[in-house]
Amino acid sequence: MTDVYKVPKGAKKRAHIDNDTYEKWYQESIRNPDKFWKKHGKRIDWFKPYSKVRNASFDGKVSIKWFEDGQTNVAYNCIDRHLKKRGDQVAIIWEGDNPYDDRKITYNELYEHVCRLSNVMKKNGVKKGDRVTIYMPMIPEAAYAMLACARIGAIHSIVFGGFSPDALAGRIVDCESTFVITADEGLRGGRKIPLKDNTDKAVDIAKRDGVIVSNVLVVRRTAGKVAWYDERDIWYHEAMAEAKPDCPPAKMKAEDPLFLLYTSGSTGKPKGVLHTTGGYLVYASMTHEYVFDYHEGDIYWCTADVGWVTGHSYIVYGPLANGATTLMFEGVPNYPTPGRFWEVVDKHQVNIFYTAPTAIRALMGAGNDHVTKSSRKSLRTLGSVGEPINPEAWEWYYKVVGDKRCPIVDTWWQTETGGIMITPLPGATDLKPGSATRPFFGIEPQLVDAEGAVLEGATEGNLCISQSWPGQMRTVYGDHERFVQTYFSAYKGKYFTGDGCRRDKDGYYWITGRVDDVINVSGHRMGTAEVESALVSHDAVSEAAVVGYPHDVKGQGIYCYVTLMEGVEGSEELKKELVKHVRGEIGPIASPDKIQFSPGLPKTRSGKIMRRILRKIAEDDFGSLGDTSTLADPAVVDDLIENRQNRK
Ligand code: 6R9
Repeated sequence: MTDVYKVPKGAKKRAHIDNDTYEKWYQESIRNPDKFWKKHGKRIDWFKPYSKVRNASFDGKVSIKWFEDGQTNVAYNCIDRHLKKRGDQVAIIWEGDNPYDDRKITYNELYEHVCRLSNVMKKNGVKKGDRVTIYMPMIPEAAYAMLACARIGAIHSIVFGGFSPDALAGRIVDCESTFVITADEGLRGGRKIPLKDNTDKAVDIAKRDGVIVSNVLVVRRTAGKVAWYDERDIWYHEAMAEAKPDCPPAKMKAEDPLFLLYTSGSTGKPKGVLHTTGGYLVYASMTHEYVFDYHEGDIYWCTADVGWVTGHSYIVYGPLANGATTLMFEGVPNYPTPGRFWEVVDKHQVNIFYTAPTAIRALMGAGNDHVTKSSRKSLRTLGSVGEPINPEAWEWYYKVVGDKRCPIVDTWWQTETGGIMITPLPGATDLKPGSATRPFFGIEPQLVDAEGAVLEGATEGNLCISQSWPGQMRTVYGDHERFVQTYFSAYKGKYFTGDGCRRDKDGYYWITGRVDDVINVSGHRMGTAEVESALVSHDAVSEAAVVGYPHDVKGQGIYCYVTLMEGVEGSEELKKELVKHVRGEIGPIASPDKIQFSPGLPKTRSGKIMRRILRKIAEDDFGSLGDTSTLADPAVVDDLIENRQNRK
């Protein structure tokens, strides 16, 4: 394996940013952030220009404001401002689950759809600041819904279509959302997902918990049969046909909320990560342009789902703010065949392609033929996001998919950061497989030890960011104290990411994974506590402890240690039932991979579960369990080892 891949000549010549420019801009952005961002804040249009740039403190109560006296509108920036120059250019290419199903939507058409939908929402009482829940498949209407919210100043909260009715209800209740947009059914890999049915169930659960959803707007996607409640449900196509095709964009303050997105942490229920208007859009659009080296006319494809932050920033807001053509894919990588991605690349002549390591590993396993029978000549930049990419998968992506022509941008960031934070730039950065390389403009990473001491040079530690950037989350919805506690209490005056990281002698960053109880399963972020509470909500379960373990395709798999109630016998049947139960509570993305019935869990005398030991056993690496002297009952460990479920 090669250690370093130099910037390809072609990439250097074409790129917006070469290495000298990177160095120069980066230094400027750190030395004088106000000056730097004052200039780059102007990349979006403002109704009222800002005079203040940055007003942020990571101490005490923590307050983060960018461009605070400016006024703008995100939908205006993503649509209206492009109409004169590129009204007839395609804004969204939609590629359906079925390879014969596609659609192209121009900026003019996007304008009309979004305006009509804005009027539909207004007519049904949605106002500035209201929370609108979006539970949709990957269809253009999902993007219209986001942009229509942005246009009228409503705050959207997208819930990934793979979440269960319970999970959807929890999110509706947390932000007291009374308007839901969904579809009759979703379609992925030929399988139908009962979105309306799930929504009906969620609305009932929410009602029980005191939140009454007044309207459910339903897009007809498959025309499958759904239950209908006249007093509440509205067909999208009927309402849209009656709505007016123009709607003025609301004047939004830079710090008005744009969206909420629920994400998992190490404790408690998922938190509503809140992003605001001005800074977020500046950061999403700027990173989209420079990280992918986006040029006018490029066809850009990010394979994420709009239910995750990657879909927000890099399918919808970043690309559309830049006037790009963004491809939205309804399906899955291996349907109808594992060649699907590359067929779509050729079909739409995709130039920039952004996906997740889990997809790369799965396709790598399906064999090179599926790739090599496509041309892929249009490809120029490849991207990776969601979890660390192992060097083998990186090399395959680079050599087989990219024919050694295309730089890979391994982009590290989080729901909380709003946009890409550590990443190569295609024309500037020599690449090392497995490294996210260097910080983006304005980002100052610090590695700290457990006591909070800042480590210098080549080292390894916990990854913090020492100063604010425009795309940063502003609070946890409805719980600012939790925001401060979660991100700013471990290391004073710094944002703590929850990730571990190594820095090498060249100053390159290598993310080593989460250092908290968050696991990353196929790029889906999950709290082990969430899976545990789903397990113990089953009648047969008395206690559960969940850890991640290395998984060839998913990155991490879900390993569950389950202690059953007195008198209950463990069986293969019961395992199946527990898997089904967890899927029902959280959603199919949280399916346990391994369940081990364990009469006891390794606990300290004060009753704390020693997860370190459980992780080791799940990894089938029990030779070095470390210090077990604090265990209340060391015999428990022998039983766990004997009955381990992941034998290599
Ligand atoms: C964008 C997104 C965030 C967590 C993050 C980290 C992991 C994301 C990564 C990466 C290594 C990368 N992560 N990108 N780890 N290299 N390029 O994925 O947001 O769903 O909030 O997950 O994902 O552990 O802390 P989110």
